[in-house]
Amino acid sequence: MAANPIWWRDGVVYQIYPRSFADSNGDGIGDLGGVIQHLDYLAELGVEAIWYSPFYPSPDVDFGYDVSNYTDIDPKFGSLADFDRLVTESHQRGIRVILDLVLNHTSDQHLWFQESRKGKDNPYSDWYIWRDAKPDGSLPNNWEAIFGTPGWEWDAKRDQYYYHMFYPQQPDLNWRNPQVRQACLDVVRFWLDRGVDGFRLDVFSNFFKHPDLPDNPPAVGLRAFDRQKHIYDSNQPDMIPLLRELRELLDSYPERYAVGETFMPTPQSVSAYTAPGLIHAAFDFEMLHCRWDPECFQKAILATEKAMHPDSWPVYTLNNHDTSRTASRYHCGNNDARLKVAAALTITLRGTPFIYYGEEIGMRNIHVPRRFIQDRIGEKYWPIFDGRDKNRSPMQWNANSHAGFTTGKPWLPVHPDHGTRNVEAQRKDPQSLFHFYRRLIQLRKELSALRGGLFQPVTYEPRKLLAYLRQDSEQTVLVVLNFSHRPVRLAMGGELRRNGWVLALSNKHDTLPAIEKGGYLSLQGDEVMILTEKG
Ligand code: TEU
Ligand code: CA
Repeated sequence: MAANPIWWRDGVVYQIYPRSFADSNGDGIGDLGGVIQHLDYLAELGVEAIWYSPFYPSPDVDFGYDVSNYTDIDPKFGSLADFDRLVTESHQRGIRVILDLVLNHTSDQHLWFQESRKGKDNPYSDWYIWRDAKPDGSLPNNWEAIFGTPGWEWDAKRDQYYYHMFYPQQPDLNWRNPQVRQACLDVVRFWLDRGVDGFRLDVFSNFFKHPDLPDNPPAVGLRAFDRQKHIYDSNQPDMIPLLRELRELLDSYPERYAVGETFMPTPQSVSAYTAPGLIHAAFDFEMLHCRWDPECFQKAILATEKAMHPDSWPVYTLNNHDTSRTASRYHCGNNDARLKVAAALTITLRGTPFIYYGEEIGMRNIHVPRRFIQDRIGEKYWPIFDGRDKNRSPMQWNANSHAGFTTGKPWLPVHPDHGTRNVEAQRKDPQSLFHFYRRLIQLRKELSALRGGLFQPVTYEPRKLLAYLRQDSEQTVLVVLNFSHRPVRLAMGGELRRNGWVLALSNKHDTLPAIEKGGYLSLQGDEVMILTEKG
């Protein structure tokens, strides 16, 4: 008997960056109305849930990750009524809704901070991390912010410094204040009551800082931020009881889910945060740092498999709104062959696959000249790092001007390849990346072993081949991925020869090629083969 279905374990999660998905009113910025118009497309793709990057009111210093009100929708995205419609229409299509909760910091425009900075006797005075300057006038400690400034910003009104891990306009909340804790858990409850199915927790492992705020010890690194070990400004033990409390709150509603964005994660820290009774999952991003080599992916997968508690469930992803598009990272030119291998890898592992919008049609990074950069860290770190605009370009719906994303002027340029690379064209082409994604997602729905089964490495050949089994009590699935453009062979020895195999999916063959003399299975260049045991 296959285990009971669990949506967040079995299905594929699709990440939407709302600014860039679809614009319904011509102002050049994607919105909730635009998403609703395309829910049928997402149902066709077969995704189980959608994670939305933030659409709360925000002054957009960090494009939504600086929230000025946790319980409303920014008018540029729509209204709470639009949101309710989005939830209803999603649920009608069997699609769950995951919200991004940014609770490490608020915007400096949030009412809590506006009050807090008024003075030490304000009711919100202790909601943020305020400290006096040292007697010699210097900063309270040596902490650095990751977005290129010291971690402390002087506030003349309050005559004190406040701490921020990101932009100065993103002051960190003081999670040691029970009122903050209560207010944030109330935010969670607010959205649960509105029918939200789950949350992605932005940099949750940073909520608590060491209570004494000691200096971080030095480290070797490029940026000031990297030249210290972040042992006092993140990963404090206080997070564990908070996650337990959050989990209890989630469990008081049916089938709710939380996936954490671990800051500077290791498989070990991810495993600690996802132990039974804590959150369901957390990103470890191991695969994001892999070069195009099976050896690297195999190592990343095994590190995750090894670190995770047996009852915990990994998540796997190759992208998000902070990182390069897969096609650009792996220098695919205009060729999508490799992207099919990447898709098969993410969708057939023992974990929840997260797919960033546009990956299913192979969107590439856009080029943003320096003077047009919108992402402020891109300005700050240019030319070492040109920011995240490149992987946030408008979704390519069709070959029309602005790719069918907007009738107005898009907030970021659409990729010039949208004339040929777009949803409409790929829908018509049965060999397209889009249809390959769709078939993979469908296969995951059909084969229980691909959903809940064990991961069993078979073999890998550096730069060439990766093969693994997925197994449950009902079936065995063999996944073989050719990472090279040339043919490769997999020795089908021992266990693999046990029974016959049936071809479930391939991008190059319609039927299973004969196993050659000596027991070799031959794959063409860039081939994905997914085989099931003959029943
Ligand atoms: O990201 C945290 C994080 O690790 C990033 O800041 C990363 O270092 C950066 O993107 C460099 O490429 C989360 C969100 O995903 C990100 O979009 C936000 O900017 C950040 O938190 C602050 O909320
Ligand atoms: Ca709009």
